[in-house]
Amino acid sequence: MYLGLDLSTQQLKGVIVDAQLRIQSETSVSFDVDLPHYKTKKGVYVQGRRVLSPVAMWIEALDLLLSRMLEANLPLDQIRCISGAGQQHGSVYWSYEAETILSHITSDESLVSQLEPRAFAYGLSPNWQDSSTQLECDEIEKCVGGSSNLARLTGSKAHHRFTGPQIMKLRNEFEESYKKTFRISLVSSFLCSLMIGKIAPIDCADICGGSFWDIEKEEYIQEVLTTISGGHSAELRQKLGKVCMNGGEKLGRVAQYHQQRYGFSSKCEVIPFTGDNPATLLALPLLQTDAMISLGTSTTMLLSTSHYLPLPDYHMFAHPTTKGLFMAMLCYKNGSLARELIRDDINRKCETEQESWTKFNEIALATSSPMDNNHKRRLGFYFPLPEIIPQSKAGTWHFEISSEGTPQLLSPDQWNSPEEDARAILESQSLDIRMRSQPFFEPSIHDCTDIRKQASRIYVVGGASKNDAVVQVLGEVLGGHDGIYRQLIGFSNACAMGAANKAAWAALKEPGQSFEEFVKNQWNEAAWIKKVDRGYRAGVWEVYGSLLHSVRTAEELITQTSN
Ligand code: XUL
Repeated sequence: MYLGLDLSTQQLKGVIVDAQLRIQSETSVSFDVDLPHYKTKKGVYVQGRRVLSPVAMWIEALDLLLSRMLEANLPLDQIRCISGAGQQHGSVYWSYEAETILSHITSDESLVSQLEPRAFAYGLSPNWQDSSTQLECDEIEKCVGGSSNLARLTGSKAHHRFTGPQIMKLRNEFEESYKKTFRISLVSSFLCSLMIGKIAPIDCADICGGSFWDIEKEEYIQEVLTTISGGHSAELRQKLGKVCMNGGEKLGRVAQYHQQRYGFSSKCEVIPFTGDNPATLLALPLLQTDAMISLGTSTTMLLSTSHYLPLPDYHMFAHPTTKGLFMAMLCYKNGSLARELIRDDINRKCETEQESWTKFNEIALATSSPMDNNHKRRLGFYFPLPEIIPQSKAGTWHFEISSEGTPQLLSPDQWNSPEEDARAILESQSLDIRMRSQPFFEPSIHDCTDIRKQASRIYVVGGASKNDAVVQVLGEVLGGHDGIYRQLIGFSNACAMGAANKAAWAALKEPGQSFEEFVKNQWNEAAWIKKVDRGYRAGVWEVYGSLLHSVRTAEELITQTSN
């Protein structure tokens, strides 16, 4: 058996798979519900643009999760290898006492009572939804000659939530805490540390979400470390520690604490934990022409590619298991929540059941496709939270596109809310994905109506992958020669499942066997995925393609009004 853990924003999850990668169990702890004494809302504290989570809550959640697994008689003693994932970019600040405390943990007391507060220099972890670090981002981009240069080196321009700007902010605001920090973990390596009882290295994929790692050279960028640390780069380098470049490396056996308390075998190995998105990539045997879209609280699109094509438009990360491959990613804050707000407006107006999608879907699918309404396109952008791409403040924008393709901003009385919103949100969310991911499909083709410029297969995972209207509009806009497929098993736990697959690969692979080959051999297509949409529709896809330049211009207008 192989265990994958996932420390996400609202939950801690554990998935066990067997040697054929079949899911044996799925267990979870929900922070707001199960640990209400931390008083988080959706797992975080929001203080204006600052968004943080209490580290102690995560530690307590780990004991709770493992005790639930034990109570459910799951075969923890048969687990041969453990990996895991964490929400990306979040950082945890260990104190100088941390290593000693970790090495003396006893199974008589809970983890949290032994670690908190002495093992930490700062008790909170900045969350990926934080948008408070514009000044820090500007300085980091400046020190390497601008956003395109930073993207070229690190795979991403500077982003508010990235670990580098967040560490810099902490140093500026809480100098004492920074000084008292012995090591900085990412959420992934933090959880891994709790499993092995010593501070674990950051892995090769998750390190790419910090603005300080040169992806191609595989080393820290001196200028960025100097900027973040206020001139003390060597000290910061030591705090971040060595990066583990081998995703299957055995870091050590599971800590005695877990052996004694939960019955893990003394032979159970722990390998590097990675970011939640890189781990999600490992839930499926993704080919280079495929795409995976995760439709959760946030929306992400993931691609596995051998082309390193960094642009400020999206992110590139080193692949968590396979050298020579990269993960390209789009990450939107406004996924389900934005759709739910429109659904609620529609249900209120139509006096239908509150959480039902029936009316929303009916309206979204009844509204004309671009085939019949080509001359008068209208677009709507909905960001209840400040958005990452395009970088924008919170708000709603409606546009009408002229026959020349120029978007004109509409006032609220020129838009029919909420009826027009249902299709508009599905279209704009899909159009942005298409616009930004285009460089990866047949990079030599520039015509966005050329049908070679689309994915072959699109996999959808996450809660909204069950929604027919969401999936159909994705198919209409993004195409997909081979159609859209929904993962049937573990579809809301793709990330923990990917981590469990990684653990199985590390333990079972033949010498030199890549992760991709390993998963392909175990893959049971008929049982594990289902075709849910035909994807490419001749004519429709091309018309949406001709709208992309108007989407780009509309987003530029939104960004300008946001700065
Ligand atoms: C990725 C990102 C989010 C978090 C969610 O860059 O910020 O997807 O990883 O947990």
